[in-house]
Order: sequence, then structure tokens, then C-alpha cells
Amino acid sequence: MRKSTLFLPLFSLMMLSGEDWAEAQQKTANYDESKIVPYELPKLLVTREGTEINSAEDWTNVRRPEVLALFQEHVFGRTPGNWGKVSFETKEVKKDALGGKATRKLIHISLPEHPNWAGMDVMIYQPNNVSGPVPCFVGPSFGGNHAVSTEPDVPLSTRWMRPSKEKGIVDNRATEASRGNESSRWPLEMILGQGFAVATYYYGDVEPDHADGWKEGLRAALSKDGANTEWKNGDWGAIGAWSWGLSRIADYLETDPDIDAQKLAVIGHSRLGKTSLWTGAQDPRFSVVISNNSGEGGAAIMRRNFGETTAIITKSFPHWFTKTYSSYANNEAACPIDKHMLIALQAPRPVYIASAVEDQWADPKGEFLSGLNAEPVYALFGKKGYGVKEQPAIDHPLGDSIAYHIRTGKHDVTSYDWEQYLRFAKRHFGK
Ligand code: GTR
Repeated sequence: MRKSTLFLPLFSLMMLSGEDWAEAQQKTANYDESKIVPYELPKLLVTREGTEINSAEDWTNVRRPEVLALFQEHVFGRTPGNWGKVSFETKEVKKDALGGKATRKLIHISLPEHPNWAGMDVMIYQPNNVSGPVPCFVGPSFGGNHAVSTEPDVPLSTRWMRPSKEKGIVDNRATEASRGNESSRWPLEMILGQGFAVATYYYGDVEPDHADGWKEGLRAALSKDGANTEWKNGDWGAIGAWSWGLSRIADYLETDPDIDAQKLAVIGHSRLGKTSLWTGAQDPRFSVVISNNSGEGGAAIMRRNFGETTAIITKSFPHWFTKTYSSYANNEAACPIDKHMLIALQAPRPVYIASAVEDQWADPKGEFLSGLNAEPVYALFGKKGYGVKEQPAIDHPLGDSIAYHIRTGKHDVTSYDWEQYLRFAKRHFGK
């Protein structure tokens, strides 16, 4: 009797999925600023050999490649370069979408040399009342194109989805009840109404988001041993793969005369906000970069043990990162990067970091601080950051080439967030 009561809770704890385990940690994590152990950030403007960087040119040619390599080696892994030809197939162009306000396109992207990967379905909405090529927000979705749009004729994704009763996911598959479940995060009419297009894909098209997901995704298809691969230190993780998907959308958009490919803004929320930052770091074609509540592994300073930590994230979601990253669990000081360097990798392009006050798990102050500490790199390009040293009041957006807000409410993407991103993108795209 005693034995089984002891055994059961232990067993159920062992059976928790990474998602559930992470959620359980939210209750016991540290949210007390005074308990943060003092730390020193790695120096942004000193090379590994100790040379000081004083010019934009030296940042671009010497230190930036070094910092990018550090993120590959220690955090996200290296994106392999062996995918070969990329093919685009236009599945649909619907000129009277959203009641005539938009054209909706569905483009299937695949790799003819890697047929084991089923490819990705990109959905684009562009405004009808605008002449000439338009700027475009590019971002992945958690639930598929049918979840972003409320239009009933968007094909339902048939791919694996994370379990969610309220999102209508049954046996890890979307159902009719899943339609539109992410539409509040993608206010299409508002975005298109301001002259922007939106291009999105389901992140699970590139890799299902669970520990073994890579076996059915792009990573196995590109590796020479397929699903028998052993991921070594420095090999890419799922965030790298999802980010690769965003770059393939940019490949397509460069061929689409309706889109101004000089004006692409990459955007992502939460784990997909980590993905958008890594995309901006690797792919300069994204000329504006937006991180919405990206938290640990994204914009938040990893040396602050506040909310989610390196130890927690690498235990619950080891597949997101390269293997090496987990060696910094409770050992952050040994890591040669911190997240101000991920923000600096976006320079001189404008970057927007957003937090939410009820999203303490993502460490809003840590998200703010990464932008603040990236400012010296922007300064080398004559670009301004926040213009303040302290986190602003709630719902008081600020900043120039590095911008920030902390809004009322919880972990989410809201119209308030989009209002700021639209204003920011317009300012920087000169609209
Ligand atoms: C949480 C995870 C966060 C964040 C979030 C999300 O469980 O701990 O790092 O990525 O998921 O993506 O919604």
C-alpha cells in the first residue's frame, strides 16, 4: 500500500510531457528580483582574443561572425547548407478573400532532392486596394494556416499538432473546430488595412514540436542517416529548423512581384519569438525583426535566474536547441554568450522586443535588458536604442532602432502588440 502511493506520484511525474513539466515549474520558479545572483554579461565589443571593437566595420567583419558562430556552437546549432533546390508550387490564388479586401495565396514549398520531407504550406494574404509591391510580415503559426484565418475554405492542416482540447485537436490532428483558433494573434484586416501583406506557415510542417518530432521532419530528411542520426554538439535543433522555414518563405517572396522583398519583417511569439530572433540573426533579408514574449532562449538574459531558466528549458524542450546548450543549466556564467548578443546580431536593422506584465515566466525585465545591452553595437552604426535605462511603465512603448514595450495582460499576441509593430514597421520602412 505504502509502496504504491509512493510509486504513483513519482511515476506520474516521470510521465509528464515536456510541456506539462515546464508548466509545473512555473509555480515554483523564482520571481523575486532580490534573489537574482549578481552576474556579469559577456563583453559584446571585445573579440575572443581580447581585441576591442570600435567601428561598425570591425563589428560586421570581425566580431559579428564570431558572435554568430558562438550562437551556432552553444545555443541553436548550425544550419546545414545541403538542402539543394527549393521548389515553389502555387496551389491557389483567391482574389476575393476576406470579402474582397484581400488576395490569398497558398504556396507549397518543397525540396525536390529531399522527398522524405513533406514540404511546407505557406499562406499569404495581401491587400487588394494597393498598387505596387507591398511590405510583408513573415511569421510561423502554432496551429496552421486554418487557425490563423477564419475563412472556412483554407485547407485544414493534416500534420501532427500538440494536444489541445480547447483548440479542437483530436489525436494530435486539427479538426473543423480548430479553425480560427489563432486568429486573434493575426488581426489580418488590421494589418492589411495598413498596406502590409502577411506570409505564414505552420511550424510543424518543418518539424513536429516534440522530442522525436525531428524524425518526421526536415532535420531527418537532410541528415545523411535519416532518423538514425545522433545529434551532436553544434548540430541544429528544432528552432534552427523552424527558422530555416522562414528563410525559405523569404526565398519565395523574392520571386513574388506583389511583395516588396526589401521590406520583410519577421515576427514570432514565445518559442516562435525565439525562432524569429534566430532567423533575423542568420538571414539579413529580414529588415525588421520582432520578438513577442520570447523569454528564455529568446530575448531574456539567461544569467538572470528569474522565471524560466536554462536548466528548466533545456530539460523540458531539449529538442529546441543544440546539445551543448544544456551544459549551461545552473552554469550560465560559463556560457560565452548572453541574449544581448542575440539582439546585437540584428544590428543595424530595427528590432522590437515585447513583454507582457502577466508573463513573468518570460522575465520581462530580462527581455528589456537584452535590448539595452545591445545598444553599443547599434551606436557603432549611428543608431539609437531605447533612449532610457529603466524599463518603461506598462503600455508605454519606446525606442528607436531598438524598441520595447511591456503591455497589460498575459502571454499572448494582441491587437495592442500589432498596433506597435505596424507603427514601428511603417517608421522604418518609410511608409
Ligand atoms: C513554454 C516555454 C516557454 C515558451 C512557451 C511557448 O512552456 O517554457 O519558453 O516558449 O512555452 O512557446 O508558448
